[in-house]
Amino acid sequence: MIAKTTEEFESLRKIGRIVAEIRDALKDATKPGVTTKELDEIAGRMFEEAGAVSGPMGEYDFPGYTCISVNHVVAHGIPDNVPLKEGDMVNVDVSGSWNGYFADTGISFVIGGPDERKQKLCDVAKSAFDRAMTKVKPGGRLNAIGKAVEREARDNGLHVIKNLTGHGVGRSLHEPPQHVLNYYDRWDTEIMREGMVLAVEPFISEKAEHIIEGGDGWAFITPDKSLVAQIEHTVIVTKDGPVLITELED
Ligand code: M1C
Ligand code: CO
Ligand code: CO
Repeated sequence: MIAKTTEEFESLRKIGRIVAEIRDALKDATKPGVTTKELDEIAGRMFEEAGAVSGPMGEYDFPGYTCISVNHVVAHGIPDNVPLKEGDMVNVDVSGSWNGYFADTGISFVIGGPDERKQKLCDVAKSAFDRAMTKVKPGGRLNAIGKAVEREARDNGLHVIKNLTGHGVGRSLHEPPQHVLNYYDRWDTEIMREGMVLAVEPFISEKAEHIIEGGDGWAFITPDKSLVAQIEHTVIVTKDGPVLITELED
């Protein structure tokens, strides 16, 4: 959507804060022995308390309030009863709506003690996101985002997943612009507009550049089991710079 009015900005901020708080609560509750189903139940309670609706469930009949993807499952992981363990890489992706306004956010992290290889993937997902944000301005080309993400991956000896993308968001979970690529496409001529609402979600990979379907009808996995980290925020393009409505001020 293109957000214009104060009411639109306020409603987007409200759902942005709701999904951000759920994301952080799930991250904080992630410990060895906890199942992703138990984490998802926390999300279900928090959506309910906030008077908000899960995006995956409300829009797609996904079997969970959130997508929780572990290790070589890259995205759209279905919450299940398998206990998490030390060293697992987890991605929590929380999206939802409040009063007809949508926001989408996600984070990858590693459980427990330091694992340099996995931690680096998570760190580069964050630095790729931050680098992309320096390119967000009205009148700029949307493909500058993918260019920045791809460069940050390459500068760190890593790769991007080319068939997973960000998207427009706001009045629905997925709306135009249909794709915010994580690599540079010179033929993508889309221009960022004042008030445009985007979900930017770089997927940084240690090896694979494409995902395949995992076989349960939802999950996306890497064909070679290589690991991938994602960071996602919902961003409003403004002349004063990107406004991250899914980032909580501390
Ligand atoms: C596959 C690109 C990755 N919140 C999810 C998304 C897409 N995720 O938009 O970030 C969608 C969840 C719907 C099941
Ligand atoms: Co998402
Ligand atoms: Co998204």
